[in-house]
Amino acid sequence: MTTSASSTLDRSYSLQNWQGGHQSLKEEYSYWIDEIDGQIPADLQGTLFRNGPGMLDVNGELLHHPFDGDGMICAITFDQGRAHFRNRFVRTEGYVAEQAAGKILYRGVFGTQKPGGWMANAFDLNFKNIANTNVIYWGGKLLALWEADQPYRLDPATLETIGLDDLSGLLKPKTPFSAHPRIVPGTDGSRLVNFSVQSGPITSITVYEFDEAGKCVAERKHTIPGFAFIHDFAVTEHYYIFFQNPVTLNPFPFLVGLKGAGECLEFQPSQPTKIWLIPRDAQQPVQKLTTDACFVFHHANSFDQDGKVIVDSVCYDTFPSLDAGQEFREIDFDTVPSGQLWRFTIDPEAQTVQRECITQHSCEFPTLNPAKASHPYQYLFIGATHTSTRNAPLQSILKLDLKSGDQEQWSAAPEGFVGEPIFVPKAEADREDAGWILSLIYNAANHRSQLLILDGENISQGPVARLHLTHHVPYGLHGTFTPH
Ligand code: 3ON
Ligand code: FE
Repeated sequence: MTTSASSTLDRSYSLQNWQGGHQSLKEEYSYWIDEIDGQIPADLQGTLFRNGPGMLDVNGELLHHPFDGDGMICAITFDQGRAHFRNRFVRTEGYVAEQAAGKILYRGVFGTQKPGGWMANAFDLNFKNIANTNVIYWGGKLLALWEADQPYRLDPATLETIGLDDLSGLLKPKTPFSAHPRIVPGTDGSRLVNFSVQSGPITSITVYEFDEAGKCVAERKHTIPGFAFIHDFAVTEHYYIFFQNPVTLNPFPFLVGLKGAGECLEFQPSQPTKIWLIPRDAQQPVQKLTTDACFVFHHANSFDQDGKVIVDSVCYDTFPSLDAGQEFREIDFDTVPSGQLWRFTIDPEAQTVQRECITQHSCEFPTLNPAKASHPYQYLFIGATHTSTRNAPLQSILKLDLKSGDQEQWSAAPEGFVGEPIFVPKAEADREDAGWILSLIYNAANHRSQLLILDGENISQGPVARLHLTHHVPYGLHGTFTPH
């Protein structure tokens, strides 16, 4: 394992440096990146699309939580050794209205309130589709995703907003569509698999499979008892897998204007986490299994093996939330739960679930070679804290060898903060780790961001190229790479 000299610091970062990445980026840019250290690999051809909250305030009024920020897409296009940067806000109905009004007009799911105190917010159950969580190019459409509503379609060349997209009539207005579709490679082409969750006293889950042309070729609906907050799912050859975290929703503070809906989730440590196995073959019955209480946002990968179902997921001991009235920019990382990578081995026959911690290192945003999605795999890349023993912002990338247990790390500490890594396979290479790892990092030293390109076969040697943007980009959520 490789660590940099700064591992000797008590803390690998300063809160003030970290806070810089939570400032809005109000400008929209389009330029060729001309400050580059190292060399862009010749076989890297395509566009990295990335989404995330770009607006952390409306005309100076701070949002309560970054997940409430309006979606802003960054597109970095690699073309014959050169790279072009472009960023644009998704022109959602809410973004356009709030920018025109110059003030907050909508309540956010994570606690942003309209000005005027609880009375101005009570019984306003209208939410703003902020299209801020992921962006994917599929079936000829570029879609910005936010799990509680329909996607917004964008022009892939200009990032201009075309409008809400109902996927050829599939989604009724206001239908949720998850921000975590999975691409399942197959011998007769890939499938994009995604889901909708409509939660309430009974929660309904609908799964959709799309062929490469974007046509919906399978749809399966299933209801589960109780409330559910399901951000991501997993897919294997035979199953869709949903983790129903043990949370309940106490809607009262939301209804009366005191809190956002997402702040009304209550973790139930004495209840198990339920794992729903929904067979992709609609003739087969759904199974429910249980495991110890934990909270999962993201699954890394999953596959069927010898009659068992393996699921690797980032687990928290409890639902990570802020205390009432707490300012997220002042967060004390030592007091918030951290995510660790766990492997769940599910035996549908014996109805058992075993879980094993793969690494104690605090981590988020897993990625892998897309050819290995839904298949047995060896290498996982993930954003991680600089040191393994203490919760902190993500400042490094970890490469985990799931066969040998080896770990390799590259760290941007103390002044760098990493975003989600994205794996782009190298041309004509079949080793599983032969890929370029792309990650947008925020560098507090000059309040600017950089796109890093690491060699997946040797990440600890540091980036093969560092592309310096002329400005910062606020911390983002998810993205995808689209080859040309
Ligand atoms: O009753 C439901 C409750 C609820 C919470 C109704 C609902 C569907 C409206 C709802 C909404 C959920 C939404 C909109 C969730 C959005 C989540 C989001 C934008 C992001 C989640 C990110 C998760 C993680 C783990 C991010 C980690 C980031 C870092 C470690 C670094 O910055
Ligand atoms: Fe996510």
